[in-house]
Amino acid sequence: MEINTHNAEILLSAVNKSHYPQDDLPEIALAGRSNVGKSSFINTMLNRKNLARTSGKPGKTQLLNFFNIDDKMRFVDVPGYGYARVSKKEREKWGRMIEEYLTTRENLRAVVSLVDLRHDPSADDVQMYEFLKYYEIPVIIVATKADKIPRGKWNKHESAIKKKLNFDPSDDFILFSSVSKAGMDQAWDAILEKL
Ligand SMILES: Nc1nc2c(ncn2[C@@H]2O[C@H](COP(=O)(O)OP(=O)(O)O)[C@@H](O)[C@H]2O)c(=O)[nH]1
Ligand SMILES: [Mg+2]
Repeated sequence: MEINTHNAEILLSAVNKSHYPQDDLPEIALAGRSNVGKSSFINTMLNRKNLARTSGKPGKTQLLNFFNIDDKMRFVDVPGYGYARVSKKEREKWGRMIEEYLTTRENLRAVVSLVDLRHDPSADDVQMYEFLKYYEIPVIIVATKADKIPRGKWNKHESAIKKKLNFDPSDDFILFSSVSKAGMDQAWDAILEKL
């Protein structure tokens, strides 16, 4: 598929099914802990500075944000998990919203699950991966902030993440940096292959 990735815009924000776009364009959802670099990933992939706001206030975006890409596909930005200052009630609401989207959305082709290359995956990261595997949703693991780790240590960090996640080698694993744009072409290849 030929996609003009420069032709992108925020389409709508949704809390539940009734707000989702009503067509059959393929969707790639993006999930990850607050501050992992999700908004930066979207901006980098779409060659934009500030389409998805890189917020100084993690956890503020509590909606599913749908981005139209060239009328051919969508990114769906799932609000970041693991933000401590959110109440239990808010977390439950968040959980139901994500679960409804991930388990019922027929447009969904794959989830880009972002983890920080510098650290071992959190319990939430592991839980998200297990959830996606359980529902047999194709996963692309994107390890962010690779520019903050010397190249000579990339392998070591990649192995540690894979081990902690109990990574399935049939999934994609991509080292990524929104600063250097490392991994961008690979990420597009992996995404387009899932559409
Ligand atoms: N060095 C570096 N910083 C990054 C990278 N991606 C995101 N950041 C920074 O990490 C912080 C959180 O990024 P953001 O995209 O808002 O994370 P989100 O909460 O997951 O959407 C910001 O200060 C970004 O500039 C990256 O690849 N490399
Ligand atoms: Mg964000």
